[in-house]
Amino acid sequence: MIYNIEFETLPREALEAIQLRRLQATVQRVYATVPFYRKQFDEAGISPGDIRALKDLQRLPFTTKQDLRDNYPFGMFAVPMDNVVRIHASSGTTGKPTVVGYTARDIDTWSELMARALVAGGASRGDIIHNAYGYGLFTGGLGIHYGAERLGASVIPISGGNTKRQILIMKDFGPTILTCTPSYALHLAEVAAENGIGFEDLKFKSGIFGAEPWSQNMRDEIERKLHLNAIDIYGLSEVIGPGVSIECLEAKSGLHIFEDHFIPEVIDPQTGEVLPYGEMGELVFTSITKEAFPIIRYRTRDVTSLNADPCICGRTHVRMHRVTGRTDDMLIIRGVNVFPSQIESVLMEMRWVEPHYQLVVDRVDNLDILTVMVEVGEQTFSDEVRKLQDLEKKISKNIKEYLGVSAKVTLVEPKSIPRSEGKAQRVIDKRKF
Ligand code: DLL
Repeated sequence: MIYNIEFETLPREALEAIQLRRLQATVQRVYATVPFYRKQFDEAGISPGDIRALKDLQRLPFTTKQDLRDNYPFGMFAVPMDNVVRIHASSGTTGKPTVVGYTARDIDTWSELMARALVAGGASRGDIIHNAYGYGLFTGGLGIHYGAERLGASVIPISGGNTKRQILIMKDFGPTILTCTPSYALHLAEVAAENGIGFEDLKFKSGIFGAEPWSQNMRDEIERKLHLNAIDIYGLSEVIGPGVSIECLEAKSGLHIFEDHFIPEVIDPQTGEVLPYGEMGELVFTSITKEAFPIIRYRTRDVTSLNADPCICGRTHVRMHRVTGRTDDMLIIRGVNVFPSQIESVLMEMRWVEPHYQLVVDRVDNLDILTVMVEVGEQTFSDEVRKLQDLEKKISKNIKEYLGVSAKVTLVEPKSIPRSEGKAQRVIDKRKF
């Protein structure tokens, strides 16, 4: 099903005509209202009138997270505070949060995009949506909430946490769509099982999971444990929040980017050069309809590629490959680039291993040491020591084989890796740079 058939299936030419018109208007507006952009454009020797074709976008300078920090909190807003009706922020791991604002029309746009996303993931008016993304400054909770209401579905604004109560509500209210991070979905399944409830007895059809990277193998695991279609949703506060792109239920292969609102590019993170479709690089977004917080060529740090092949669902918007990691959480272990999601992939292919893991990186005698801590099931953990050692060796061998990096594998007791209600912390880097 498609929520907005007119815009989601626009022929390329018509879509690009809309993009160009909207891009030109956005560039004019930010130049006139945001001192940061005026300075950036002036320094690059480019004026809004120079944007005559879509490819002229490439002449505009990039915007980075540091630029947002330098303009903390409201310096990048393009409208007076009188017109801002909502503020969100993303905490990040270091430094000041990134602050974003929305006008009433921005909230309206976002709700429409989230309604589109929910429908792409298998939801319709008749559904009950159990929304376990956190409500608050994080965009997950309220973003999904407004989309669900726009769609006309019933939303349970449960937010994150109090997992036992969530299970009770799932059992009693019979929700049909689950929305939360993929790591929390697995935690929910675990707590349900502890309380004698199997997901096969619940009514879920789809789960719409995102806000953190997860692998295809993790999807298989979630679908097996939760008995639902696990759909990948992507977004970031700086661009709007959740609802920048989503997989369709029909193909589950790449996330359609709502291109009538955002223009994606993939660049070489070292040189900044725009890469052709199909090549992996850093994702960059320009918003073309936002009022309060428009953003030009924002470097997301997320690693992906774009795919313009036609999709069986009928949507014409390009698809991005699932995000494999971030340029800034890529680990460099003795010179080898490794993303946590690649290790996850190897782990999830092994029998006996649970989808709960953490990577610890340390430097001993100037040498990087990667330790992979991964849980095994109750049964396996009580097996003989030799069996466990064999399993550790096997995992270590596979990691070496697939990723070319040596890792020490430590199997740990069930439930000993901390569970998260939001984004999971996969990496502990103890190295000092
Ligand atoms: O995480 C928005 C969101 C909420 C998306 C709910 C999906 C569902 P931020 O807190 O600003 O916004 O974090 C954005 O999270 O740059 C990615 O690195 C990561 N991320 C988000 N979705 C995915 C995904 C929300 N599906 C940052 N796969 C982004 C991989 C994701 N990474």
